[in-house]
Amino acid sequence: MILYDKPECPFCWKVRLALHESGYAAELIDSQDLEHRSHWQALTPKKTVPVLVTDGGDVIYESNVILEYLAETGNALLPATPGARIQARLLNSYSDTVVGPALREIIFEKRDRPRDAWDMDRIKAGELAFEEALDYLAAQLGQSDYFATEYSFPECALTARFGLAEAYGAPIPDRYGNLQRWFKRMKQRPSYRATEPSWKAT
Ligand SMILES: N[C@@H](CCC(=O)N[C@@H](CS)C(=O)NCC(=O)O)C(=O)O
Repeated sequence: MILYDKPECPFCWKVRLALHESGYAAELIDSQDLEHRSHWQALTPKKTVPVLVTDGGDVIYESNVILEYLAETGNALLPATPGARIQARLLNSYSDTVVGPALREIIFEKRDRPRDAWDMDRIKAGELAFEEALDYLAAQLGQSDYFATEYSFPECALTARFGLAEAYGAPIPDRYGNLQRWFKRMKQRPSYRATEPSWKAT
């Protein structure tokens, strides 16, 4: 399989984790290399990465559709029971639509401007929104090892988000002990070391 990738993209990192946890090997191609750009952009009407080209030649360009494909064809990533599957999908969506936009305010501001030009109000708003999301996620996790009975979509999605948050100076605050312990366990998995970006930009 081939994955058109961007190391610091949270959707790509989620997919890299999902591939690794499913036991798939994929050739990673950096989508930002000019020599590859027109090729992968021709594969997707959205012009976004990740884009996965399967062994059978199928092209999948939405990270969540890629995750569904990996769950269907492998034997990891979704729990056994319908209720837990719903929880896995809902929290994956929550990561994309709530956690992601909160962190974007912090990460884009810090990544795109020199430190002395940072808009601290924007960063603070991002931090507050991130913490609101953490309140919800801490309640969802409780004292469980995983968000939905076993390693599944939210582990991939939130590991990537928390990894980016930490790299950009927004680690999980100490009052979220259960989330901190969960993230520590995720970082100890071989998939984390195998997929973590090299943080060129930070
Ligand atoms: N809903 C899409 C979002 C993907 C997305 O927004 N990717 C961004 C990078 S994080 C992108 O490809 N931007 C265009 C580019 O980098 O050329 C998915 O889940 O795959």
